[in-house]
Amino acid sequence: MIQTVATSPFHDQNPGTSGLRKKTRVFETPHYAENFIQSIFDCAGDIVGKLLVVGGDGRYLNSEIIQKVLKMAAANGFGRVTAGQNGWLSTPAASNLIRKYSAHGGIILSASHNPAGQAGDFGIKYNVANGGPAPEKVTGAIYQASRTLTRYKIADVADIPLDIAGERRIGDMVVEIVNPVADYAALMETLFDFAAIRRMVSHGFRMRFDAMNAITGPYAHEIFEHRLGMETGTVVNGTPLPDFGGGHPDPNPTYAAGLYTLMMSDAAPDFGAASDGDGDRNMVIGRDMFISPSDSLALLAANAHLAPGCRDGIAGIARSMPTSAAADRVAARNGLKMYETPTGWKFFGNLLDSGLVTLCGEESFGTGSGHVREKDGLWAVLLWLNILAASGKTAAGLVRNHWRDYGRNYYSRHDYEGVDAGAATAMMDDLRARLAALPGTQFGPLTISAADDFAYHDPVDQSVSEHQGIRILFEGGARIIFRLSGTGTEGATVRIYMEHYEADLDLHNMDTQEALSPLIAIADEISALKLRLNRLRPTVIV
Ligand code: VG1
Ligand code: CO
Repeated sequence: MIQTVATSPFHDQNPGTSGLRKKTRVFETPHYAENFIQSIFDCAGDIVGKLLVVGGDGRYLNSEIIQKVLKMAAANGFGRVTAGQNGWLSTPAASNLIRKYSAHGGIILSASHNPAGQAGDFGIKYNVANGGPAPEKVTGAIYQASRTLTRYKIADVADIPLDIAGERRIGDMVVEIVNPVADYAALMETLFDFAAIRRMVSHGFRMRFDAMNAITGPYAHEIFEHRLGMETGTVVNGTPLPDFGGGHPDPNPTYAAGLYTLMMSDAAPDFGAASDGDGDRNMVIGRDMFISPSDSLALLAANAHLAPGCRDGIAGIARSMPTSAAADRVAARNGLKMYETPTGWKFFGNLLDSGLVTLCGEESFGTGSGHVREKDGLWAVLLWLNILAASGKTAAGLVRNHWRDYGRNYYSRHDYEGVDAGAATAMMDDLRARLAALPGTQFGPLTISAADDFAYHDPVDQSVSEHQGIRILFEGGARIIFRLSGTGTEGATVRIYMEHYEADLDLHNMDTQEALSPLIAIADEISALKLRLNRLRPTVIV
């Protein structure tokens, strides 16, 4: 029954910020997915008899690749696989299953916010026993293994029906198909005051949640509509579609434009939220108040004690380097430890595992805590709902109070998507070469105080990750960051992050782009990005 199939290596199976992402048609190349899955198993340590979790965001190819994972897991000696019914598991739900059932690891099939379908993207992520994304030393080993792979092992059996819950077998290995929502929803009930949120709902509180035709639909229907009693129709685009309805499930004002427009209109409900393709990220919006993810992290950190799961307070906060320093102010005032990591959730794992931090966040709409080892979109929405219920304030009111108490970190990210990769790399290289000469340079009232290529020294395992983004820091705390995305599949995406701190309450109501316009101009002047990238304006402004 077990076949050993001869194969030859592919040379592009290098996982990026979050797993291996390629065009769907690349994953349809014969042996392509099998090679990568075998490389994972070859680097996963002693897997014989162990439990593996598998599921994905429901995109095109999800079920086909799950069948391959099941058959290859059996052939490689796993004792048991837990898979989500229909092949569905959100990324945080997969992380929860790995932790709850002490799995050896998990395979999550997703390219997150990248468009799905035959013409879109597909991805494979590997998570380790703590439930979190494989750290760089593991992804590096997987890449090395993939470069010399000559065979993979697969069981020659019929497909396992994924739509029926219950146990099956492939040879000695048990396959258990589970409800993808149940364990996750149960965990959420332990972390938040569902009764208080239900009371708020019964007093007329209304929300719109946009699942963007991706994986969070089933979770959101169950949690918001069934368990919290919100009206039917609260969740829109709530059925996962193989092509995500042709959309781009990136929860930001550009790609969740319908929700954004509603929340800025007179018809807005009290609160709006959206998730990305695999459910690990979130956008939250108040009535007439877009909430920047960096502000959301800071506000959640300042108010987390209102939720039962954080009743005893939080140990510390970690944020990715490009995320604004709004959370640093909360940490400083409350005597909490604060860590600055490279972009990507894998860098938070050690900090969470060793109890150094409780809350983590990224400017890209990712927030999470120690309850799993992934960022968690619905968790963040529920924490917001819990804080709204416990405080009795509106979302906009909470944000304004936060700015009054801590000052406002004006913050924006400009993305130039799908630009020429050579031009983007050359721009970054040139900037890097000029870093040493930048300190002291003046631009009007702004003076550069420091400039570097961010390197992270992990305080737990002492590993060093270099070239994690170019930082240009100004006296007074303003910053400009340049980074290349590690999740795209076409050309390059340049991300430019700008931040400026404003303590003056009278200046808290400016338009973000206007408040940042001096920094936006400096970013262009320093890098000549528009000329070099041959673009007049960013693809996405957040
Ligand atoms: C982007 C975000 C990063 C996030 C990553 C994966 O990476 O910037 O913050 O962790 O996506 O998120 P990059 O390298 O393109 O900037 V997800 O939701 O796509 O798993
Ligand atoms: Co995601």
